[in-house]
Amino acid sequence: MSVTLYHHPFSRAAGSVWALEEVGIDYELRWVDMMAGAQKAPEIVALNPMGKLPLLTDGDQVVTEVAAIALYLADRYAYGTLAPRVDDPARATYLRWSFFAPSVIEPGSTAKMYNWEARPGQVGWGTYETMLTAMESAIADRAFILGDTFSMADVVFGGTLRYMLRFNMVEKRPAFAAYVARLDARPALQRADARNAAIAKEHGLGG
Ligand SMILES: N[C@@H](CCC(=O)N[C@@H](CS)C(=O)NCC(=O)O)C(=O)O
Repeated sequence: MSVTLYHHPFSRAAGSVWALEEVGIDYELRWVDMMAGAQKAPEIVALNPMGKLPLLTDGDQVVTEVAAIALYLADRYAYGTLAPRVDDPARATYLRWSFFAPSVIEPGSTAKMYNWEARPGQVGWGTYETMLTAMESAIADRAFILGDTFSMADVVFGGTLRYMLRFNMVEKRPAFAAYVARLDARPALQRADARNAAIAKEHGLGG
């Protein structure tokens, strides 16, 4: 089986590199010139009808959606370590905050940035303030989502938060900054950042 990530360093695929580095398997990065629209090429759309990155293949299996890719890799290659087993009660918290990232934080921060008008009871992110309070509750009194144990939920939730802080899409609360500093200390994240930066440089892209 061989694992290939269709990648551009300025896309969410950069976060999938972190997930790959955490599980520690061999993988190939396939350059997709997203700025030139290469993600809409027929061979990519055949695998992902959205024509978007990231896209991961593992042998004949295709996985899209940055959160699904991370959870897939953890279940497949780091089950019981980066992914709590199905009979481990920690699996509840693990899934809860992993899903919170794409279903609440991503749309909620985008809504805030673009001043979208929405009824809090009708949209999944409720209000920006409640979203931030909920996020803080996930990490405020512990090192990682599961407590002292780092898991792939931190790659999903923490990776989203890290991105949102970098682009000023969420308020810089002290608990967020402290949590992201703990994530920044992960060797796998440092390797992923270096690999993404090297690929950007190789293709003449600024940081
Ligand atoms: N829901 C997808 C979002 C994927 C997405 O929007 N990717 C962007 C890059 S971060 C993309 O491919 N944009 C180029 C395009 O839509 O043509 C995920 O979570 O992976």
